[in-house]
Amino acid sequence: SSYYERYHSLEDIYYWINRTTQEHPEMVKVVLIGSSYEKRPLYALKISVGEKQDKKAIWIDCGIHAREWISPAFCMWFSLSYYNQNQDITHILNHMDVYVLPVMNPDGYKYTWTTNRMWRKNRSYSTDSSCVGVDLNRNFDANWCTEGASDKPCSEIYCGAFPESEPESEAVANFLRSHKDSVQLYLTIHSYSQMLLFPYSCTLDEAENHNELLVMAQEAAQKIRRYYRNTYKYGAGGKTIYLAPGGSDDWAYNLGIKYSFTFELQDRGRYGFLLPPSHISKACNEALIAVKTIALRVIEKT
Ligand code: 0X9
Ligand code: ZN
Repeated sequence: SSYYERYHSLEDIYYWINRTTQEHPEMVKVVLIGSSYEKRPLYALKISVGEKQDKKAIWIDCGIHAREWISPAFCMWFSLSYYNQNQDITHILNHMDVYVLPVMNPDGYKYTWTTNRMWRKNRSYSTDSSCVGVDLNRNFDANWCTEGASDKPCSEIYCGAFPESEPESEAVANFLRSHKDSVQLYLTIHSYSQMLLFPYSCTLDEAENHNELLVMAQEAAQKIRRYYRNTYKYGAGGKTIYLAPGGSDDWAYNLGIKYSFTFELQDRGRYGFLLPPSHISKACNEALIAVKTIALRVIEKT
């Protein structure tokens, strides 16, 4: 199997980030957006071609939840496909820069490799509890800590002490705030359950451009079905899975990034978070076609 058809340790991913920028210096730059609770760097790749300076952009983050190993694998797969350009990708890159954050929760990811494969949250300690970790996807400022999140530090969906209390979510929020005029499409990659979700998850209310998002997600799911014979559900998060406030997708949407999606990759529960490496290529390729479909539509609209 190739390098991209295996899961990689955090150290390997840092090494890969470094090597990628060295091998494609004209196209890939590294951006340090902040650091984790345990002071690990949060590196994003900026993939950009051509002379044009102030292009619109796509943001994609992976590995918010530590145990969802297919997610960082997807960010790496995706970046590979971008510097080995095909036709669609060339078209996308001619119009948009792409920021890729391969591991938003490096402390948690590390912990799943060393200590507890099923860890979800980050690794921050609170003073008033012996439990560790905040669910970074409940820590953003979107109906923060209402129904669907917990204020109990021992919960898997603990929302943290206040919105953006965690350095990882704060770093992403700061980056997007300072790039909100260029970033047109926000994508965040999770697993598992095979879904393409869009706002809102923090309320049952419909987003202002609900129908537009629905049509885009539907088209992406149809491509996956047609080319990969696999089924993805799609819809607003709150009605498709559950209410879950404080998520990055809803927060980015409310910031003004009107195309905002959470992808839940393979599978539908047979292996769950323990998706075997032999499934990486199909899981990533089908998600990639969905990303391309959505990105091409965003370019047409903007
Ligand atoms: O609950 C979550 O954070 C995500 N599912 S997961 O199994 N990967 O944990 C879904 C996130 C959907 N979006 C928001 N809740 N904002
Ligand atoms: Zn997740």
